[in-house]
Amino acid sequence: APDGVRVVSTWDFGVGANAAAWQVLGAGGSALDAAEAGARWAEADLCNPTVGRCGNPDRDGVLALDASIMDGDGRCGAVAALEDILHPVSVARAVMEKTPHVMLVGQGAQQFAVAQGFEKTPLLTDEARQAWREWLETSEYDPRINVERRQRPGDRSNHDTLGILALDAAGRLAGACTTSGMAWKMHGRVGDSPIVGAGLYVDNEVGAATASGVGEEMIRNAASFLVVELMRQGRSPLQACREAIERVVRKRPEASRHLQVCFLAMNKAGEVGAFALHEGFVYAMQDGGEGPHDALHESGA
Ligand code: SD4
Repeated sequence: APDGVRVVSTWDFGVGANAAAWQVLGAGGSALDAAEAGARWAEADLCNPTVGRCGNPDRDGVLALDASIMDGDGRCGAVAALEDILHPVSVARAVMEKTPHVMLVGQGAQQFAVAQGFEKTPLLTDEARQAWREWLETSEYDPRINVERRQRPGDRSNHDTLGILALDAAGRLAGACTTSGMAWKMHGRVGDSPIVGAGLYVDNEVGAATASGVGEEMIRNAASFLVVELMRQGRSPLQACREAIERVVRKRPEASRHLQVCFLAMNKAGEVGAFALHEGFVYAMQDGGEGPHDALHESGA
């Protein structure tokens, strides 16, 4: 693949998402197609009970999905609180390409998806339902920082949002973000992932950013937009992510002590950086190079 072509994704399962995206990118495909392909891989994988990543439902036992997709030319689409559709990112892309709108939610999003030929299928696994029943015993909403999850692999209370950013041979950027949101969220709660500028932002002139963690903090700070704007002002992707984290802390110092917030950014030159509020955030990168091209990278914290 030509120099600079690459894809980066949040968390360890980003390796798998990148591999799916690379099939598109490495063959000369567009960043947009690559980002969608990577997100679709994660959406299917998130329901694989053997890796324990089936989406957790909200506190009413409903699995409600959020996703967004954005092209570097400013086109974007999103769905929020979408139920029973396996590939929200592709519905988001259809919103972008086939409607005059940017975002559809809930029933309307599902109605649109079905009209577009997406199949309705129940997504809540027995494992997730069981975890929800157990959660009901305490009903405490207490999102854990990822580090703790790593130490307790059975803990399903955490976040597994896939944010993916791609740069293609034509120098175009695109990104996608897809999630079942925070486990045990209130019914109707929408996180940052489908909010353009919060969980994802892409601008071909500058770069792209995506976020994972407790979405309320990203929305409060228009965080992915902030990261891109900081890069526009000359910061490297790492500096931009770090400064955005500092902004999150300044706004809510007390809450920041026990919430996780993670940013991943890439500029138009293909430089990549990541920074998180707390330790444990990793991202995966695939650039087709000789080196450790699908390696996991620890972010700063
Ligand atoms: C949300 N940001 O809904 C998502 C959750 C997440 O990794 O990132 N999980 O708030």
